[in-house]
Amino acid sequence: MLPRDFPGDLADELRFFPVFLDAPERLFEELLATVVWDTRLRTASFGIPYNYSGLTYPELPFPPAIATLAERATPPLGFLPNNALLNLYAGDGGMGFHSDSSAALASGSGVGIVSLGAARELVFRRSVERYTLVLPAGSLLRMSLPMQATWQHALPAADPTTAARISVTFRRIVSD
Ligand SMILES: O=C(O)CCC(=O)C(=O)O
Repeated sequence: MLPRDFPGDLADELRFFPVFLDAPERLFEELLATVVWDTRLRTASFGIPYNYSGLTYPELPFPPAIATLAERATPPLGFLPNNALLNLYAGDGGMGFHSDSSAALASGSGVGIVSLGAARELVFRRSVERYTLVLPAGSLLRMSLPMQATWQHALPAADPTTAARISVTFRRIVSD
């Protein structure tokens, strides 16, 4: 369920599953223990690379835990992910307002975000409007591609004492 203050033209572009995973702690611990993080932005990329923020990644197979998660997320997302970009956030880490580039993404697909660890806020903005969605551990959010032209989103920094969070973002990249 999305917050009630979300306008219809934003809500129509989102699908939110607050309880997508029943045991998100297990996956969080496994990823924390096994993923080798790129130290530039505390990211890790699997599958066909989605190169952004001036960073390029090598193509790597999905580790088994990510492959299982991608398979499970396919029906609610409505597309089969071939890229997983993971972000690791400390409490005071975040991501500023931006919209995702859709140029390399399959038409009709979207961006999926699976959240693990500490719950954090995702803020959508369009001009002066702001709407906040809390992403709890185990939730799945799907953002459409068309909304990226109108809306930006950000993950504001939180209190430094906030525990770590991992997001697994899924995309379907179209290869040339
Ligand atoms: O980590 C998150 O939940 C946000 C990720 C994000 O904004 C993005 O991938 O564009």
